[in-house]
Amino acid sequence: MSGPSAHLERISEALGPSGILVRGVVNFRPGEGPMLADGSRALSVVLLGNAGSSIWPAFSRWRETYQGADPLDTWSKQLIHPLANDLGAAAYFPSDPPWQPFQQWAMKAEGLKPSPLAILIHPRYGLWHGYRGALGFSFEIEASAKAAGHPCDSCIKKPCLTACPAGVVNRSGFDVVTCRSYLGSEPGEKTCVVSGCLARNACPVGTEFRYLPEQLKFHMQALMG
Ligand code: B12
Repeated sequence: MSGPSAHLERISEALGPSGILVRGVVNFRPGEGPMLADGSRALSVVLLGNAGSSIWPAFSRWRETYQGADPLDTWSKQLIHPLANDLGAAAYFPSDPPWQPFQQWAMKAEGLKPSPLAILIHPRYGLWHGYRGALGFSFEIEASAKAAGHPCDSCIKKPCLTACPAGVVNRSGFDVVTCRSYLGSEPGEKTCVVSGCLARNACPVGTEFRYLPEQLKFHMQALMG
């Protein structure tokens, strides 16, 4: 098989063992995509990420031999950079400045919308997903099917709005400063830090994709900085 869709197959094959999935494709009008290595603008971006704990087995095995900083970003780069080189693509990473608009890309590529927690909710995976990187190409790639619907629209009780013990989630957004200060307090250390964000845990969508306990703890510690 050749052509742009063969690239999606090659990406899926190469990253399959790591649990990093092709999450979707965004096509851009000329001049509107992110920068490629030659200074021109990408015409497409393939978003890569995890659904639930898909990456956790491979990442935790790798981590047993890595003692350095930013393990998840380092692991992702070790997998995605060589693939980008093979494919002649640019690689982008969510935590690398200047921040690329990963959430806007995900809204376009996957049809996702923000939850009251500010992070995007997926109709199947709920709040249990994230992005590990993206590949930029100088040509268009056939866009994949988008997830339909916005689960928060039909969620009557909205337990995410009342579950936070520090009251940092409300309809106008998410108060990061108060969240971090609660995480550093004694009650925060005994609850959210060990068992994950209580507001995220309260969401009734995609509960079967909920992160593993170790993964929850890892992300909460990263959030504490
Ligand atoms: C800075 C940052 C943080 C900061 C500040 C977050 C904040 N709320 O202000 C801190 C460190 C606190 C943080 C925390 C978390 N983050 Co964060 N964060 C980022 C980062 C690196 C940049 C965000 C940014 O400012 N982008 C600005 C521009 C460049 O991007 P953008 O796509 O245009 O993003 C904006 C739009 O989406 C816009 N927006 C939001 N809603 C809507 C709606 C509409 C209609 C439109 C048009 C735009 C819009 O707001 C975004 C922020 O300004 C992104 C990665 C990335 N590169 O995007 C992750 C990212 C957003 N974070 C993510 C996550 C998962 C978290 C945590 C849950 C992690 C944890 N350890 O628990 C927490 C929870 C935060 C929360 N509830 O908001 C995920 C979200 C995945 C998802 N499902 O959406 C991302 C994409 C990282 C990833 N690797 O996947 N984060």
